[in-house]
Amino acid sequence: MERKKSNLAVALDVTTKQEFLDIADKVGPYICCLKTHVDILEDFDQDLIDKLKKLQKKHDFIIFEDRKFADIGNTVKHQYSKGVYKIAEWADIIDAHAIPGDGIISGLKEIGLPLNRGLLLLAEMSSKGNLATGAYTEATIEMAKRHKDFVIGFISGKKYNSCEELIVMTPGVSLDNSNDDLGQQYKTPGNVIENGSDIIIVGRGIYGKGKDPVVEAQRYRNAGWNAYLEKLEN
Ligand code: 5IU
Repeated sequence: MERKKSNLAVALDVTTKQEFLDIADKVGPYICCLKTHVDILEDFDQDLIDKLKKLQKKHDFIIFEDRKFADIGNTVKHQYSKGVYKIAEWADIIDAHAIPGDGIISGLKEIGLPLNRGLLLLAEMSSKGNLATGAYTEATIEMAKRHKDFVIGFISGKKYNSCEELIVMTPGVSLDNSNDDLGQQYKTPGNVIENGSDIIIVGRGIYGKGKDPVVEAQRYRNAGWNAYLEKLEN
């Protein structure tokens, strides 16, 4: 983040390999992290992973597969390391729901820790009516504290006083819209950085219809980084 002066993660939710690689290469210089959903790619293959790794070297970003694991430890272990996607082989970080209890972290940790990977827990969500609030969020924070060898942070809209050292990454960020048609709710980069978020996650704001990904990535990078510098001054 320091090296690139960027707290911007791009959520690359496109469904073809060509689009994916094209946008990743365009936004690469401006991001600290590329967030993926590999299971939405219609033509996923090993070649995509090889090319993604090349882009990672070229542009210097971490890869976050937003898999949102949510099963028992034994099952997520396989979902993380096996199957078609072999996520553990290429994703620096992943995320998981806390709902199954500590076993989900223990399972993922068995695979991820030896590979020097990190896990984010979903403490809050951006979508309207979501249930990750109040006591659920509190219990998630406590769970993270019990696994600090592997949990590096949260998906959330704000920093928690009791674990300031853990990274907060925030989706649901837009400079132009306040919602979409399917329950997404947006805040501005300034809003979320002010609340203690470390990394803004932006998807359609950057590559949506009629947008130029390079122009938008620069715009969000500047908005996020300037909000961070302002926060440091205050
Ligand atoms: N995402 C959210 N909200 C959440 C979580 C994940 O939007 O609470 I957890 C993901 C979904 C999508 C990206 O990949 O972040 C946001 O994309 P848009 O900026 O296009 O809405």
